[in-house]
Amino acid sequence: MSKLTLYGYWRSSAAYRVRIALNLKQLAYQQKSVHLVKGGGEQHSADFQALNPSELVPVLVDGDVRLNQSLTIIDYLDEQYPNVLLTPVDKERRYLVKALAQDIAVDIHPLNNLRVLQFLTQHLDASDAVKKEWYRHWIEVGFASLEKKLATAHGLYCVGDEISLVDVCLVPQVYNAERFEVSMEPYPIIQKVTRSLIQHPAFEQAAPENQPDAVVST
Ligand SMILES: N[C@@H](CCC(=O)N[C@@H](CS)C(=O)NCC(=O)O)C(=O)O
Repeated sequence: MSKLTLYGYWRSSAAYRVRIALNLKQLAYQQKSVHLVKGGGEQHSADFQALNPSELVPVLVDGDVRLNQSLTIIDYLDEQYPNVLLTPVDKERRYLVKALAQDIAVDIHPLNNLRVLQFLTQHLDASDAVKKEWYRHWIEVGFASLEKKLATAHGLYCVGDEISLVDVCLVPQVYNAERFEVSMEPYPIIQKVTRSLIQHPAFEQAAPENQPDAVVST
């Protein structure tokens, strides 16, 4: 059995990032599914809270090491398994990659996380339409500035011609945007880069619909 275990959920974009990173590095791992919706969400169970009191996936276990936070997990994987580096060694590129990845993972994604959407509908009486508007708004704000930054940064991929942490964050975010019917028309560079990336086997194998716990009809 693999010593790497990923606690995640097929539709979790943060877990999707880690799956892509593990696949790019060709690391074998086992997956433990934490259903984020069933019965109010298994992330709130005592068993999962013991793993991560934040009640959020992903969590990666590597022998004695247990980590949450997808960007930190990927940082750890880069240090521990440097066969493929997702954060470039070159200083200038490294900080550009980190900043762009955070534009997605820190500035866009948390506003649209499940618990935020649940708070809007369950505690602030937001309708489904309002929830969707909220969701789309924050993706549109984030993608508009990202598109401008990629205009100078991109090559085949987000930063030049090598796959980096930015690409690992972008594809799950675009998956979410499309799920919530955000028009991708204003973002031709994001679209073009994403189209190339999703054909890469590491990205394809990490796609939500290809996970063992995927429920394709929901
Ligand atoms: N910053 C964290 C975000 C983790 C996160 O938001 N996970 C979501 C799924 S993408 C989750 O577990 N949500 C459960 C909930 O909102 O109750 C990371 O990058 O790992």
